[in-house]
Formats: sequence, structure tokens, C-alpha cells
Amino acid sequence: MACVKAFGPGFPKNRSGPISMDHALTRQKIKELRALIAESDRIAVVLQDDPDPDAMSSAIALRALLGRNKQTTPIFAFTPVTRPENLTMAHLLEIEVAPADIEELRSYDKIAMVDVEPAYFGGKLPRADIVIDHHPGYQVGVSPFEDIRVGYGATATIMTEYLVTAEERISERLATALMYGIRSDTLGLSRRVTENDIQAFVHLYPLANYHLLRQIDRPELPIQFARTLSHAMKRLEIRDGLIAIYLGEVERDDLIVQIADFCLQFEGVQWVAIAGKLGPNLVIAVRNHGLGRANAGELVKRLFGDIGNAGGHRNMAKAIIPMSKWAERERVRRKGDLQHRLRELFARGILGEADTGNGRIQAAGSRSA
Ligand SMILES: [Mn+2]
Repeated sequence: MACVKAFGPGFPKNRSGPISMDHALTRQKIKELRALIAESDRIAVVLQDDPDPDAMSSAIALRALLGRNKQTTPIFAFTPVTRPENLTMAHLLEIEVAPADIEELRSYDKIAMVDVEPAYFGGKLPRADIVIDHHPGYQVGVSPFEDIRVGYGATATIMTEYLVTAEERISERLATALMYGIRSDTLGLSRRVTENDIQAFVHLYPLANYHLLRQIDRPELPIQFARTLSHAMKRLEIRDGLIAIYLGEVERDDLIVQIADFCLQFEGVQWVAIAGKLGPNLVIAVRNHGLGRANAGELVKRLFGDIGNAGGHRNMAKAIIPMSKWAERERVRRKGDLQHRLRELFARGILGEADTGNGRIQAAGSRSA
């Protein structure tokens, strides 16, 4: 993996000790955390909807830190894991995420959450005792135990620091999960990465299982994907670093997402917009490499916020637009026309981002830098 090579195998030894791993703070936090929990407590760990690798790995790390197992400390989420890589991770690393149910959660002595904060759940949780997260913008001081480290690239980094400071053994499974969590939240140590994230990553590196990591990177795909893909490839055209494809009617939302992820891997591609008709809606999945100041979430809001639900992150976003609203505004429904219009909208939108300084379009081929 290039990202690790860049730091060299002697990377951690060349540093003057644990400069930024704040052991004193972390040791204090571990003491607080352990003091809060009674041996007999049943603890539920609740994750964000559609849990991601950072959330799942942090959950099993918390369990390990507290010396617990899946019976005494199960993991819950209100909606299941959907992304194929994340499903593969959960499967290969045997991380069970059960469907959350408010009534059931009431029966737990403590509720913990990692990589998410109480406000995310809008008051539907009966309680929130333990909160460990790195997301900015939430009110602090709402739970008995909080450790919010906004500068960190991943919650898995905080959890790694806990385990290291507590001198807990980090199993191969746990190291693999945490490393994958850090890697995916920081896009392979390229986004919002701090010294702490790199230190944690380097610590986990010799403990992880590379065979498993590779399997997670190349998940099994549903067979429908082949059909949708062959159809999509016939319509593939890369122009100005942009792929825009309208798939027509699709059976499942995740097929649109998978085609979008797949297309982003082609050489010279900076942006991908894949649309499909799903029931009464036009669903558009948007991807970019998260480089520069390009912002997919902002772009879809600008393009489609007036006719549908649109939003997301810098590197991935989605729009769900009632077909009737789309047709009313755009006046195209036929496959070829719709794809053509999709390309026009995105090409102009992406340029607009560059013009206003909201984004930057990298020259084709420069992204390997
Ligand atoms: Mn995270």
C-alpha cells in the first residue's frame, strides 16, 4: 500500500516518542470510563444509520477495552449496513450489528455510542452514557462520559489510543478492523488526517491481516451488477474527466451506487454521476476523489435542491428527485436525452464550482500525485 510506503517502515521509531498521542489525557479518560461502568451493567453500543467501518471498528474496540463480549455489550443501529465493502468487513471480521429498537434499548443499563453523538438520534434514545466521537458541531456536556476529539480523522484512532494506553492486547481481527476504519474515514490517509491517525495506523499495521483487508477491498458483487454494468459500459463516455450515465429503470438503489463507485476507478476520471429510475424517482449517485475543494454534496444541492432531496459529503452525494418534478423542470424523459442533459448539468455545475473557487478541477492524470 502506497500510503504506508510513503512513511517508511521505520516511521514510528524516527519520531521523538509519542508526541501527539496524549497518553495522560487518555489514561484519565479510561479511568473515568471504567469508573462509570459496573461489572453487571448491560451496555448497548448504538451506531449511526448504515454503519461505516470507523463506527463498527470503534464499537468492537470499545468492547475490547471494557473486557466485554457480544452478549454483554451488543452493537445496534437503526438501519443496517448497506455498502458492499462494509458488509464484507462485517462478515469477515464477524461484527454483528443488530437492528435497534427503542423498547429493547430501554432495558440496557448503559448506552454507549461511538463515531456519533446523541443529537444525531434526535432525542429518540432513552439515554446516552458514553460518547466517543470525532465529528464537529455537536453540543458537548450532554453525557456522563464524553471524549470528542474533533481534530481526529477517525474515531478508530481515538479507540486505538485507548487500547494502546490501557495496554490491552489488540487482536488481529481488531487491528484489521481499526486499520480499515482509519483508512476509510481518511480516504487512505489522504483526507483530514492528523499525526495521531498516522501513529495509530502505524501501530496497527504489523498487527493486521492483509489477506482480509484485500478481501474487504474487493467485495463480492450481486449478479445483477453484471447486467447493469454491461448496460452502463455501453453508454460510457469520459469527457472532461466526467462520466455521466443514465441507466434507465433499475431494480435496486445500491446498483446505482456500485456503478458510480466502479466508474470512479477509470483512469482520468474526476467526477461520476450515475442516474437510474427507481420506482417514481430519479436517483443520482455522485462521486469524486475528494481532492481539492470539490464538494459533491454542495453540487447536488445546487443542481437539484429545488426539485428533490439532495446532499452528501465532499466525495459522495446523492439526489432523489420525483420523476414528475424532473420532467417538469428539464422536459426530458427519453434515455438518450436524459443522459445528455445529466452530462450538461454536471459539466456546467463542476465548472461553476471551479469558477467560484468552491472547487478545483484537477487535470486528468494528476490525481496519482
Ligand atoms: Mn468517523
